[in-house]
Amino acid sequence: CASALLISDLHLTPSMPLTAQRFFDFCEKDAPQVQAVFILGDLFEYWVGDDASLHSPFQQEVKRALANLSSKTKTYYIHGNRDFLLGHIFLKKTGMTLLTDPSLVEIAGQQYLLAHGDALCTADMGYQAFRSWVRKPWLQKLFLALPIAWRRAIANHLRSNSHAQYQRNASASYSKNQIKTNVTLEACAATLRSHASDKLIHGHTHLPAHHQESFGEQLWQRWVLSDWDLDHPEGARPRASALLINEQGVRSIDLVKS
Ligand code: OKV
Ligand code: MN
Repeated sequence: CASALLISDLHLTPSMPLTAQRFFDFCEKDAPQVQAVFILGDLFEYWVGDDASLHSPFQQEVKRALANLSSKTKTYYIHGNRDFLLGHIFLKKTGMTLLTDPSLVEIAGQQYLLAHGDALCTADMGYQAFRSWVRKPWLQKLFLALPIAWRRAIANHLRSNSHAQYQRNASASYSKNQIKTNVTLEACAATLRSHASDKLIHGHTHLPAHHQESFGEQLWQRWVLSDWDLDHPEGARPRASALLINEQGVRSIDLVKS
């Protein structure tokens, strides 16, 4: 395609109404100006099954916004570490196309490797162990066969545990935590090499930037998407942005005041 917008890490929940509203406006006003939209994971804060989303008026509202968006602009989805259970039923209803993580795509004549980013955080062994369990197809089948209320209870339990762990890590050592929860050069190098690519775009780390990097002889560029948060501005700045790719290259678009 000739132009595209890329977003990730909106972490939408009913408790973030301003962030959700900016996403609805993005679908109606920003996205129809390009040929394709790529959502690189964690659009939702949690996802416990497409069937459970039928009981959430909020998730249904997001579904309608996505269906409306994809009727105007081709929309692609890559699973995040939170919404990896988003399934074929929801994808079909929204008209989105699922891409594997990572995927090599051509935008405005250039090849970009798109990923969520969590699989690249190889120094965080605790997270990678959690990931390899919850990504096992047999465990996912078992989880999805549980009553919706049980799945919600398990999800809430895991989420409150992970929040407590994050608080501990962050207070123990900020810099150590930063290093552990960032992507590693080794993982980026290996992933780019296996796809014969030198341009990587991902989200997940909430550390938006454009990097020129190298590992041995290998050189590449890496763009990191920002998370969105317009609801908790105490201390942190309100954030919402996208990457726009066209003939001119890649640039960040601030969606907070536009
Ligand atoms: C997603 C994360 C909660 C991180 C559970 C099998 C198992 C899937 C699941 C339950 C949790 C997703 C689906 C959620 C990501 C958390 C907490 C930390 C670091 C099972 C398959 F094991 F219970 F059988 N889950 N949800 N976390 O609430 O969206 O990524 S979630
Ligand atoms: Mn993530």
